[in-house]
Amino acid sequence: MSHHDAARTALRICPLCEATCGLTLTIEGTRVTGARGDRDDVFSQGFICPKGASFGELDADPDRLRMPLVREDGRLREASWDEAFDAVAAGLRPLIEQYGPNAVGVVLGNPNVHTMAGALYPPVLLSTLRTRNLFTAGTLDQMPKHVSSGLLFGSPVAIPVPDLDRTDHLLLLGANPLESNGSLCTAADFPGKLKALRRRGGKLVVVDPRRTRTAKLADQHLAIRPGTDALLLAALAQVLFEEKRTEPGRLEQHVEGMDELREAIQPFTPEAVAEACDIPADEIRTMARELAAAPTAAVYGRVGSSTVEYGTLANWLVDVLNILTGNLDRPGGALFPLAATDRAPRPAGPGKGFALGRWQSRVSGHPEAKGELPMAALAEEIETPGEGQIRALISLAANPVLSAPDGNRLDAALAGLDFMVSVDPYLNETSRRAHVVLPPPPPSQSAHYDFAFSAFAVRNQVRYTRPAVPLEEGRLDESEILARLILAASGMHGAEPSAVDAMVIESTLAKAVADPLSPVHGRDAKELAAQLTGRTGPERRLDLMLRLGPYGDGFGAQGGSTHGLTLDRLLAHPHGIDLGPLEPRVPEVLKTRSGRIELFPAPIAADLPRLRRALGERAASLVLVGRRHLRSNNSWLHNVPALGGGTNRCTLQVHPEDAARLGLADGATARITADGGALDVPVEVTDTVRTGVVSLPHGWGHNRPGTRMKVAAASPGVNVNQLLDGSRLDPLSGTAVLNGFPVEVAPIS
Ligand SMILES: Nc1nc2c(c(=O)[nH]1)N[C@H]1C(S)=C(S)[C@@H](COP(=O)(O)OP(=O)(O)OC[C@H]3O[C@@H](n4cnc5c(=O)[nH]c(N)nc54)[C@H](O)[C@@H]3O)O[C@H]1N2
Ligand SMILES: Nc1nc2c(c(=O)[nH]1)N[C@H]1C(S)=C(S)[C@@H](COP(=O)(O)OP(=O)(O)OC[C@H]3O[C@@H](n4cnc5c(=O)[nH]c(N)nc54)[C@H](O)[C@@H]3O)O[C@H]1N2
Ligand code: SF4
Ligand SMILES: [Mo]
Repeated sequence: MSHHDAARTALRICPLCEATCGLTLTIEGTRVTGARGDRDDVFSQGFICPKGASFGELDADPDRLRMPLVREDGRLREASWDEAFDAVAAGLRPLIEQYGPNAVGVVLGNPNVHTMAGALYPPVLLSTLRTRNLFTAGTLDQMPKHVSSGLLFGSPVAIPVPDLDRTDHLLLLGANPLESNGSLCTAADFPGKLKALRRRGGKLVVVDPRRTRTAKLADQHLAIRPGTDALLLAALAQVLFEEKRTEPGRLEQHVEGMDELREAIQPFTPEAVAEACDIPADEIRTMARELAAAPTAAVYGRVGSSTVEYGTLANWLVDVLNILTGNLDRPGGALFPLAATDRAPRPAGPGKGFALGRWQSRVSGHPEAKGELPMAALAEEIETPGEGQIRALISLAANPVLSAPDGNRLDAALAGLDFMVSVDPYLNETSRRAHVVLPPPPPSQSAHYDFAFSAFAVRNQVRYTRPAVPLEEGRLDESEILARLILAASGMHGAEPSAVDAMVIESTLAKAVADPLSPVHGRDAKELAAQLTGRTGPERRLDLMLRLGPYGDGFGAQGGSTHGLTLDRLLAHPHGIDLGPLEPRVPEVLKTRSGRIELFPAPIAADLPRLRRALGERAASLVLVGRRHLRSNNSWLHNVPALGGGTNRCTLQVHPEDAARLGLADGATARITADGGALDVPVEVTDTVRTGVVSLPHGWGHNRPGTRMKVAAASPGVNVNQLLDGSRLDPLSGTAVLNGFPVEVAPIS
């Protein structure tokens, strides 16, 4: 390209973490040569982090696949899109026809929540396939929150988020937003919001076995023993009851189960939990009193209190505390967002409720949660012969060989599949096992709308960015890839991909016009479909969701909201539209059978004795926790040179006292051993981890043959999940215990 080409700019919402910052990209020709924060973005107001700033490099990574790969005689070769989809249809259909729908497993990875295609097509794929073998990154992450919300509020996606901009007191457990930029709490500049909280006289309390950058910013840091958050939270609730500090306020009339809860929580006194948590009882009492006394407060827990032994109980207790202190659903507390593509609010009343364990996994009998089986059980479901065995796998934006327990076993299981297709930009540890790899275009060439994170954002707002550069010759948009995959899997191979969007639009409108509560009740569905605007299927579907949503124009109906939102209106606001601060939504948000908040649901009651037994157990002398690094993202950003090196390395952090006790020197190699195996890792001696705890990050282990990620392979690190055998799960949610499991560490001579 000649340097006479004038640079231009384009807006793009960043897909690299949950903060969803608006970026201004500099574009020369078709290449992104720079990225800065968009100051006019209604949500992020110019914030950017080093990952967003590297958007151009990540986008132009030469190792990104440009063409599909198809396996022939055991080897992957480049192929045309038509050849690739022929291979998908030929690989999947006979298996489905012979063995039924459960013969196909589906794996959904994290980036699906960061793309439009990942939000719009997997639900269609699943409803056409009708397989029970669904596995997602959720059971390595936030499934305990879904289960807790399902039980408490009747909807697994009704997740209250801390009102960061207005709260007076934030009790934050197992989260490190200064590195992660926040999770299930979408807020651009999370660090800035924490600083602002302190500046306005509020208090930040951080509970984390490591003295993280977030902990350093806090008024108080409690270096809890890993895995014991549920005990600490139960003790806080116990103190509130014992000292008569519960004050649910206006929630009182919407809550049931208060007496049963009080009774059940009785044994968890601060004195009873102090030793297990390694936090003095009087400190726990003070914490509870301060939480109750704060004008407004929010309790917020994330990965470190979720991917643990008592993950669902901990997540439940987080919201129990918000309820007991009257902070749930009030400004400054924890509120339910209302996103532009959410369903428009309905009159309050009893709902369908939330059921757990409607079916079980075939081999180990794990209960389903939210229609999913534990990712940790994927390997055995592939390996074990018999009816319902997974013979083919559809993997969308997932790298479970690194992200799930015992990657070696899963890797071997994948190699034994009759057929596997991966939709992934890279040939990596997982996609290398596929028979067909379908690469999506880089993010600059994709439109972006945050269907998932808008529903967890600390402020209601709506933003959409069209592709910053045109689709490169020979590429398919990810939405078209997924639409064609759906057609190939469902026996409609060769049909126009736009048929998938048309089908969804038709069925959505058919339901809406038949629904007496819809603003379009009684209207002509065809006429409404004809009114949709947008250049692409996904845009028309977005237009439909916006117009039927809580801020929509309702297709001009009386019932339409004053915002009158449509895709056209949104396009006229390239920096987004602010929809205001979060507002109370109880009772309308509740979908329980009782129509109330079910404070002490039966599955929780049944699991509580397990927590009680933990009071008497002796703690392991050494346990492992993970950590995240600002310039990384799970398993797939290690191929960008600008984001590697420095402190973003795969080292085992060990406290100096433990290092001395175990004979470990900084920089030396240690052997770490646990249930699933052993790893040799470089030691980093640091007092940022507490004693009795070592820390190793996940997403590393890029040393398998047959991958195509040169930079990552040059500093491969080790896969921490190889220490696990997949047997440690939070029983209610099927979530893998990735934090707080026992390990042994010894020097290697
Ligand atoms: N020990 C330990 N393990 C963990 C965790 C931990 O804290 N500790 N964290 C867990 C958590 S929270 C999560 S969410 C999981 C994540 O687990 P996964 O979702 O399995 O892994 P990711 O590394 O996020 O990457 C998923 C894949 O998406 C691909 N990808 C990137 N962009 C796109 C795109 O635009 N389209 C498509 N189709 N593919 C794309 C990447 O190349 C990669 O192969 O890991 C979990 N594993
Ligand atoms: N830079 C960067 N950003 C990311 C990601 C990334 O990999 N890198 N991943 C994205 C994803 S998929 C997610 S889900 C989010 C996660 O976002 P966060 O939930 O903020 O995740 P982490 O940074 O892993 O923070 C978890 C913390 O829990 C602590 N911890 C471990 N065990 C325990 C325990 O038993 N109790 C308590 N109280 N704390 C414990 C760990 O020391 C760690 O500091 O981040 C997202 N953003
Ligand atoms: S904070 Fe997250 S969304 Fe914002 S620029 Fe960084 S990676 Fe992108
Ligand atoms: Mo995650």
